[in-house]
Amino acid sequence: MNRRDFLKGLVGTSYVVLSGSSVLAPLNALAASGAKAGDGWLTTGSHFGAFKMKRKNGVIDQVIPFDRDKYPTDMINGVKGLVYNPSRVRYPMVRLDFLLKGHKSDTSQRGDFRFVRVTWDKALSLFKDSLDEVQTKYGPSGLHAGQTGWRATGQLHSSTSHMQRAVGMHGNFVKKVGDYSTGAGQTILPYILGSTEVYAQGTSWPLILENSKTIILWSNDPYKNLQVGWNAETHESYAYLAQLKDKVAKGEIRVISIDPVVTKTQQYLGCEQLYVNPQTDVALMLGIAHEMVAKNLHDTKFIEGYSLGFDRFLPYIQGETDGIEKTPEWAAEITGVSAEIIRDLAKVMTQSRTQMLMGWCIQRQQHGEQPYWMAAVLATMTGQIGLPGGGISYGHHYSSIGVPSSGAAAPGAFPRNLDEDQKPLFDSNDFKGTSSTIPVARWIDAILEPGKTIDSNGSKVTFPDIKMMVFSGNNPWNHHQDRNRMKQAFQKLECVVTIDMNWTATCRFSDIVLPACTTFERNDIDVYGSYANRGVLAMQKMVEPLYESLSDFEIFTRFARIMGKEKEYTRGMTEREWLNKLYTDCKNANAGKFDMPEFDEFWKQGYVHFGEGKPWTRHAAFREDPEINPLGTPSGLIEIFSRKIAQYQYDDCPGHPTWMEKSERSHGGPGSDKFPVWMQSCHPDKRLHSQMCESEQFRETYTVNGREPVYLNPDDAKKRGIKAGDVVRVFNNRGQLLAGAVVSNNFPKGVIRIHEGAWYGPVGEDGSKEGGAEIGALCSYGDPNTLTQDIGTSKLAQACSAYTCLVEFEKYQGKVPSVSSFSGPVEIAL
Ligand SMILES: Nc1nc2c(c(=O)[nH]1)N[C@H]1C(S)=C(S)[C@@H](COP(=O)(O)OP(=O)(O)OC[C@H]3O[C@@H](n4cnc5c(=O)[nH]c(N)nc54)[C@H](O)[C@@H]3O)O[C@H]1N2
Ligand SMILES: Nc1nc2c(c(=O)[nH]1)N[C@H]1C(S)=C(S)[C@@H](COP(=O)(O)OP(=O)(O)OC[C@H]3O[C@@H](n4cnc5c(=O)[nH]c(N)nc54)[C@H](O)[C@@H]3O)O[C@H]1N2
Ligand SMILES: [Mo]
Repeated sequence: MNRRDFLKGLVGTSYVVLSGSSVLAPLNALAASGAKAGDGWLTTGSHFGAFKMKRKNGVIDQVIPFDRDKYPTDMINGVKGLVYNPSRVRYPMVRLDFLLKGHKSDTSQRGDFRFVRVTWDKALSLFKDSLDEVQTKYGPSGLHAGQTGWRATGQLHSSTSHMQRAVGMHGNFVKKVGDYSTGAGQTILPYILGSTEVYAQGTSWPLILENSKTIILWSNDPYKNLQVGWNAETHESYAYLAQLKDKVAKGEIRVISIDPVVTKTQQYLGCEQLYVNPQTDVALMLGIAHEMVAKNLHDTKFIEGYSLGFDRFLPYIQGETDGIEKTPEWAAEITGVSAEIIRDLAKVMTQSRTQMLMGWCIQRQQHGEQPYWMAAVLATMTGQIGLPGGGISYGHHYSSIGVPSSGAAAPGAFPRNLDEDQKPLFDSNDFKGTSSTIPVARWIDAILEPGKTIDSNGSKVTFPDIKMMVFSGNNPWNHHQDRNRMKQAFQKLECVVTIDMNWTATCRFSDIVLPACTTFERNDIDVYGSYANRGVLAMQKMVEPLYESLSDFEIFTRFARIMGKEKEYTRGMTEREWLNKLYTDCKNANAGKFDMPEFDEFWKQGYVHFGEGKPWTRHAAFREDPEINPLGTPSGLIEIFSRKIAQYQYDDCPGHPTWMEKSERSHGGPGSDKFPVWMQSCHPDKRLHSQMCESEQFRETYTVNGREPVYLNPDDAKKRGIKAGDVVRVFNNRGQLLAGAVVSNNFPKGVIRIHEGAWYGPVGEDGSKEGGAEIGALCSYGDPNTLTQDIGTSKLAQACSAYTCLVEFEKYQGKVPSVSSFSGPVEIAL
């Protein structure tokens, strides 16, 4: 559908498109609308770091790191732009045709970005009416409000909790299991190592630095990824990375980064880089295992005492089960790593204290369960699991894992669920024979194919018929795969509600958009140091909420009021009283162990410090006595063969780790004849997903020609006549986008990178924002999820497989359209 057809759809309705200037107020006007409170330095925190802010004339003036953050990231330079930016949602708005026709609206217009301003009362009552309609017509299976994401730090205003508690007071809804980060890993590892591992505290860095002789960074870029943390981050891991760099230089620790690209960490540490063909790590690991067995390097005593099923796995390595011996030569052919290097790795890993540090990216691909399982098998074969500086970790690149925890109790959060005695307005649990919980990344499948039954982790899931979605604190039009498929699915929805502070692509594809204020426009508390849990931080309000934005607490308190449930919702407490309660509960839990002042004193001080923690070795108790301290697996041992998984009889996840070809793979794999290039959509160096992309001046520090960078190998670029700075069109059968070329030797032939989180900015053939609703529209800024594949990893985890993705690219020849991502909607006055 083009712009003309849209306009045709509006015949009989009189409307005016408001001029850009009223939508785009200048920065000083933005600031002035928030100018109320007094000036001075205040303390607050974010995923990017804890910091101090100076307020001058009621406006945020300066941002400097928190005293206890010795390794701040340059992303704090973008923080001011999170508050003052042209993408802010200024007032509640409703999609034009939804305002006119409600649940009978023309949903093919969804995404044309035409919105009408309404009052808070109007927006909230439309929201409530929609929930009424869906619960009445379809029951709880018609509503999905279960998606989560990287909502801002702060335990009180935790936006997803507010939305889910309030919507839950109205009625039940579909929820999700798992997450996009570690979906495959957290599903397979409980079968293998007895816990999800990915979010567990890991062996402490001091012990690794003291004992490891070899560290393998496998699909892992901690120097980049530790910049952000789940809580108010203080970046203590970087002190250990600095020590590691020193030891690498002195030759005391050998670090090998196994990755198709040269990572930021590899460059920082000055360590070895081992190129591997994308998505082929399982073959590499099998080749190493084969060599260990062939040379009798593996620790048979450890395997016997601590694991189960090696005898079922060995015939696979030796080719007795499928006729293919997994020799280093076999692996070399698939992986692009020479047989000699594979043999060397087998020797190094078994003959020196070796710590494997797995990143998460490798499991966000088809069969993503397998590399995690096979890595656990390799670690078992080295016999080093449970030794300080040996064995395997699945988390040292995340949120200060590996920094010894203080051991203190952390403050609790605003409740996400209903209190025990509370009942929803629509008190039904009838999901009409469909599942009330679905794997997190399968919601678009559900919308497109309601009633379909799929396998999932040993059970069956039947997709509910979803008619309405509510999003808060997450940005699915960033995090989910395959935009054009999402457009098809969204046309089937009757109503979409989003609560955000910015006009994200999710808001663009919604019907009701409610403006939340940023975390810097309200008071809150959180832990600082993430996994280090180093202390509690007062997150002091910097400025009053801009425009008509409200805190998530206030939005849903008002919503609860409409339901007649305000007091039930807030438990009769104000923001201040809640903060006091969360803090004082924490103080009481720590009584006798950690000294904490009274709340008022804490608030004045800005933080309370818990102190250092004790170093710790993961899996050490199990190693010491596997009978007294068994793993949480069915056998209590490491399961190299899992009888439980074998019993599921999944063709894409058999009973032991297995190399399986991918549906799309570069370097000679399936699909590479047509689309020869592997696109990786790794986590951004200068953002947290889509957050911070709105920060204008900061964005300009890395964009190319106003677009998201696409990193290209020099030969690949030359072959296509592309120079640094050119606008490039990247495409496949699923979609197309524009991005700005960065030519770099860090990227091998046949591999390109576009960081996830680049704001989706579709435009029509005429370059218009309205035309962006069309299926197949060009993304003007460079969102890689325009191109990624929306398939489950396997029948086991059904997780996100964004990295099984092939593309082609060319120099863009057409007229380059303006970027449509950041300027907010086309505002219509009726
Ligand atoms: N291709 C590809 N896709 C991926 C990945 C990948 O590697 N490649 N990675 C996946 C992973 S691991 C993850 S974790 C997801 C991330 O996906 P998300 O967590 O959905 O991504 P964010 O961009 O952090 O979205 C958070 C949203 O919450 C909003 N928000 C922040 N604070 C508040 C608040 O206080 N109140 C309200 N109401 N809203 C707030 C922000 O403005 C933002 O729009 O992406 C996944 N998608
Ligand atoms: N700065 C910043 N830090 C972040 C985030 C952010 O958005 N920004 N997000 C946070 C979140 S939510 C998460 S889930 C984590 C993500 O953590 P990860 O998923 O581990 O991070 P990535 O940087 O996407 O990928 C790590 C490395 O894997 C490599 N890789 C990809 N595919 C393959 C493969 O097939 N084989 C091998 N050997 N290597 C491969 C990539 O080249 C990359 O160098 O990061 C967290 N940290
Ligand atoms: Mo994540």
